[in-house]
Amino acid sequence: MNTFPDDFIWGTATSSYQIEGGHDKDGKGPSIWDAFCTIPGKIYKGETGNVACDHYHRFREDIQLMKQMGVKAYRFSISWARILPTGKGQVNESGIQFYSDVIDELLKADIEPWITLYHWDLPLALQLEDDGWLGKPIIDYFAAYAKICFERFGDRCKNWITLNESWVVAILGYGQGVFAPGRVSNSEPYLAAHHLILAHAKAVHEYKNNFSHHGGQIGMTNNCDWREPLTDSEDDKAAAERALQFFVSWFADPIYKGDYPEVMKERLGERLPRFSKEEKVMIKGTSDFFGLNHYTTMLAAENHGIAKEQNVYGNGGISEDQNVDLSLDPSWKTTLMNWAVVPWGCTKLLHWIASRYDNPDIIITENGCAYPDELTNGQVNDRERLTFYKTYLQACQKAIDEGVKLKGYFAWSFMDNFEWASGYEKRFGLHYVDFETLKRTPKSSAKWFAKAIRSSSADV
Ligand code: PNW
Repeated sequence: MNTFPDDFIWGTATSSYQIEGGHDKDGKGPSIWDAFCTIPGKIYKGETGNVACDHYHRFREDIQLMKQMGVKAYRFSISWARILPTGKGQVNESGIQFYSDVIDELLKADIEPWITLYHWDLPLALQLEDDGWLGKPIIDYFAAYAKICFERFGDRCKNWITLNESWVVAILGYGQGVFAPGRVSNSEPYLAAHHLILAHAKAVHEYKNNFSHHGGQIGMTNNCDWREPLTDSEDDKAAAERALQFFVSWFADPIYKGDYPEVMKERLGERLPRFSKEEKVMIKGTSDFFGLNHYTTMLAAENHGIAKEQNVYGNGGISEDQNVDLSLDPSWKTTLMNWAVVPWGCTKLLHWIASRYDNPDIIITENGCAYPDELTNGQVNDRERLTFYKTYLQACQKAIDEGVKLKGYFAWSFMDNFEWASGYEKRFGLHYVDFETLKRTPKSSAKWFAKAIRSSSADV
């Protein structure tokens, strides 16, 4: 049986808006997701995160369930508007208390907290007053908010992630308009991304300059799927490479190499903002690990005509900018998100990252799948999810054996939750949540994952 390294970080993950509820409790301010969910037609069945899993009131019970699974780490995010109801200024002490209690409860259960500072729920005030990620002021506001979190939680939390999936914020929030704040544009995504990267870097410097005595680590999490060339042609290989660069190098190149990829500069011209010399220096080297959220694989081909609007799988980016046609191999199985299950794509992506970025420590901060789970006689027999985890973890193990420095793996998600524009229909959890009674039930995949952790192997 192949085993993972002894110090491998086994975890599960969630995010504030998706699980907490308590949307207006104890002084919390509204976020852009609170507002976005009130717009008719934006969210499947008009659902909201107002109550979600009610983790705000049930976190002790949830942490007990994590303890029973034997997870070593738990990744969660802080709701900025719970800490700073208007995004800046006065701190809301009840918000501090909530996360402080969560951290203490985790430590009591021997679980390491991994905090994400921004998982998309921007304080609404910052959107209305300063155009959210489109304005420069957000860089300072984010760093100031981060500083408060380091001050209040940094003595007990040693693992920090600044931003979750800037690609989604930029493309789905400011390009396709399907996520908050719902803007549609072919230039705003690049401006929003520019400010996201600068805000990340500033927060990291804040941490490194003033909190190094905490001895923690800090980095950024990006999402990236694998892009497999449709054919062996040079054109298709170049298209797949280009698609990966537009996806993850957009954010990772500034951090690991000091600037945006050439191919983006060439193709985007004026729409891609430029970093000053000082900014490039400030950004370079601001990640202690490569945080990766990975879900799926698509085939990539050079587009020989006018870029088609056919990238309907949700993750094509702004397709005309890349000039890449994306498709699925009909033989691939897909999940409820219509995302293909291709474990070897995970191995290939890990190698691609290792080779492009000089073999950094990589942490898979999310991997998982949605299936139409049902509770029958008190059981959820999610065999497909179990197979998904087994085969993706085996794919991770293979990459490690081949020299990739993959240090940890967080299953998305600890429990079913509010899946953004898809509402509650898409269940990603290891635990089934009955959204009427809010009762949690471990699925068979949760039991399997617990076994894998105990034996430190995916071959169980
Ligand atoms: C990630 N796409 O979202 C998020 O980090 C989680 O909050 C979310 O629940 C999870 O993955 C499952 O969706 C994504 O269209 C949303 O490519 C959309 C895409 C990718 C990731």
